Amino acid sequence: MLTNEIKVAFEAFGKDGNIISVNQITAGLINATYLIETDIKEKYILQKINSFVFKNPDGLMKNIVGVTKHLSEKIKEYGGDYKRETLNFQPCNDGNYYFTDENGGVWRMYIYVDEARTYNKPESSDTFRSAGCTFGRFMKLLADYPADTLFETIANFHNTPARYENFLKAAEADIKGRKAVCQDAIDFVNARKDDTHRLTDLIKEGKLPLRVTHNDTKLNNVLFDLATDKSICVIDLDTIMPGLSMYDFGDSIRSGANKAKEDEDDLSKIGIDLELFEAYADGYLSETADSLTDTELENLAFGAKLMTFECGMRFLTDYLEGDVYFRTTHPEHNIVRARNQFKLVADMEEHMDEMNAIVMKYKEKYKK
Ligand code: GN1
Ligand code: MG
Repeated sequence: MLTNEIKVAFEAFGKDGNIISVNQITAGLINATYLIETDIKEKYILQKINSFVFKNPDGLMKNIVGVTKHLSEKIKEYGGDYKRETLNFQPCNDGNYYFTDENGGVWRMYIYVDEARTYNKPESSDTFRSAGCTFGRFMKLLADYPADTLFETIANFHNTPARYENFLKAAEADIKGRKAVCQDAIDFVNARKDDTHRLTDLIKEGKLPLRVTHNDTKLNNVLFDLATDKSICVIDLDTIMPGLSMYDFGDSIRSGANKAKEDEDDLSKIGIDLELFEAYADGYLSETADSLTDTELENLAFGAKLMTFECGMRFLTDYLEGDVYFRTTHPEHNIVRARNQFKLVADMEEHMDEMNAIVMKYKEKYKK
């Protein structure tokens, strides 16, 4: 499926070799991603940035290039392989790290990390523990990155009270006439209004530190080495911004410790897998326990619930607004996802004490 726009965009990056195959990768819900193979064996990921979601591609790419260069330096310092442990973005012929095509489409390209894979669901606790290590290390390696130079690529991304306001507006406007069929989900959200501001209140009170976080730590945003099955590289860097450790820990749990996949419609299959929760907490805290404050540790499990709730609320908002944000494959996709996430929230509420106890267990193990 080599289209003319892909060919033109690829050529803007001035690489040797001709394209011999193009495969679209559809796991992500936002950008359009293509694996490009050339006749000189080089492989690249060429991505068209979703400009409805990302309004400032210049700021976005400055963030990503700055962060990945910083990561490369750190990886070299500890003797790692920067070609596999971080993404390496390629400049265009004009020196910019993105290309704007004649229709205003914005493209970027990085070297494909070969012999690696992603998981939509962990196949074992070891897989998920390893992801926890990698996301934890990511935050650790960026601890000395100048956070004030980062652009806010999506305003209020994890500002849950602001997300709640957007949801209320979408339900009020009800432009697609879908409100009546999702009243159960609307009620679920409204019943948890007070949860929305717990973390933002702690930020305002100066009780939680802002860190450089990834903010979209879905399990399929980390690559695993095919040979070792260890996670090696964090990808999908568009939402790197100052944030809370709870956002990164929480979104991983939301996406990876659900007993079912994110769009499973059989609610009886959905719930928090505590074994996976424990494995991730083990991996994540082995890298971060020393740097996290007690208030952060006390809120990690709540963060998992909040990120799940927020994501469900975003799916529901998108459903009410007519599926303008997330990639969907059928008209009910977003409401299925929303109900799925809310079932997971309800199950986490049942198991919150156990989740907190697990976090404390690994705090004891790793905090010096
Ligand atoms: C999107 O791009 P992707 O698929 O990794 C979304 C996340 C959601 C996730 C839900 C920029 O992530 O916030 O949690 O879908 N990314 C953006 O699957 O909105
Ligand atoms: Mg992704």
